[in-house]
Amino acid sequence: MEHIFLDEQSELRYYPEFLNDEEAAFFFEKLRTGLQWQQEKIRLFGKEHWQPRLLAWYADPGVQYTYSGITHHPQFWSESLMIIKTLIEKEIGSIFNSALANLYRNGADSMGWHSDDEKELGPEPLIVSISLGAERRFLFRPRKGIIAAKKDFLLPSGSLLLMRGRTQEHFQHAVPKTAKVVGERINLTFRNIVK
Ligand SMILES: O=C(O)CCC(=O)C(=O)O
Ligand SMILES: [Mn+2]
Repeated sequence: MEHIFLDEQSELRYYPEFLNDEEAAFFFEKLRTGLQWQQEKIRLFGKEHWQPRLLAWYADPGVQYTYSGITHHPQFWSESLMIIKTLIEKEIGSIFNSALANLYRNGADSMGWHSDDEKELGPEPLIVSISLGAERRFLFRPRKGIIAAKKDFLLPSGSLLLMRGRTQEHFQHAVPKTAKVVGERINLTFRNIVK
């Protein structure tokens, strides 16, 4: 495990092989075929666009999440998600009540610059990200007024990246499009919704 500080208050932990290749391939297949993948529309400058990826929300009963102006009513945990959640909770020593799953179908799918700073996540949220399938770049850049360096990761299948402290307040992150031929990638972000 590698400890990385983006700045004094913004902490990452990186486990390149949280799951081994066999486990990662097993869970990739289970989640690829078993989750309820949907493509959602987002409104940007008054125009509707399809999001460039598929997503699925899972959570404990009663947990709601409003994101891009849409209130999501998540599904109850699938068996594979529950197993992964338990593995993470044991390693990290914190509990999570929801997970957002993203499926990047190819190099044209992406996630734009954003911070996971919705008020539902509370101050200084702890977010754990698991990557399965194709390796993609994952970038951090400081938000306006923050003086710090950018950071560029390659997230291979089975890796875990934890974000905590002021990471969301001080930095944005993104998964850029790539012109390389890449296969499907699933990313899970485990979160705790506090209200
Ligand atoms: O796919 C990733 O690695 C990042 C996903 C992400 O930033 C999010 O779900 O908020
Ligand atoms: Mn995010």
